[in-house]
Amino acid sequence: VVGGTPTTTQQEPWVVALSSRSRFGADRSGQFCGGVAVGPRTVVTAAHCFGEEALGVDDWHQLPDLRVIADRTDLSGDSGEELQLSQVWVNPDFDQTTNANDIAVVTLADDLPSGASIPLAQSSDTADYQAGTPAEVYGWGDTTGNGDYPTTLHTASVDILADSDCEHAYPGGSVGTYQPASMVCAGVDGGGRDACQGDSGGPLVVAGRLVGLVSWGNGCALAGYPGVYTRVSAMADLVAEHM
Ligand code: 4AZ
Repeated sequence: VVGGTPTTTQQEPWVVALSSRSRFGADRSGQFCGGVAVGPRTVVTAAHCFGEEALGVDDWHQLPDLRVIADRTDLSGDSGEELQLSQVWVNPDFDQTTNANDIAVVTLADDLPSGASIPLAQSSDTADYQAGTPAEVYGWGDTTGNGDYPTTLHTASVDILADSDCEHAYPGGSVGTYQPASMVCAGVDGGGRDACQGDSGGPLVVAGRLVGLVSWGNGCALAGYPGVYTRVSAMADLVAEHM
């Protein structure tokens, strides 16, 4: 998260980290993506976190130390719990060219610590998606855009932006194509606050509901290039089916 401040998972117990020390190193508990607890044994994250480009292997089963870490704000410590994954459903409609439908549902082998879950925004929660609505993004990703990864969870306040802002920024190109049906646009005028590399799969929250998952964008916190998030309300039925 660029332009944010450190926070604690005591306040946001539903923010979790995906980790593999063998692939990403032990320093920061092997964190490589964010995730969000949405049920006692269910975590949602980005589909692209399970892609070959992210994992370095073509199937997550080939990373035997893949874990979901809960209740650990400071990744340099050993608080909280590391849970094994029992099942991963990667949305088969995820499109690597446009980045549409960037969601995966992870089922854990054991229950998360109690209270660690947040409700999904529903399609009827239209106010959550109005341009100008304040939202918070959370993650352990790059804080500068230059590869500076923090050990503590960070959060920044951004605004939900009009779909037209992202359609204008991302009409179709090498980073992705903005598709309002499955994506949400968020950022701040002039840039400066945004999700960044390593935040993928983590939460965008409005009024205590999960409205988005960090998905993609052109760089981080650049003026004119908002962050693009998976539109959770469009996928709430799919998530329910797989939990
Ligand atoms: C990434 O590489 C990434 N500024 C995630 C979010 C954003 C950019 C890049 C949004 O995972």
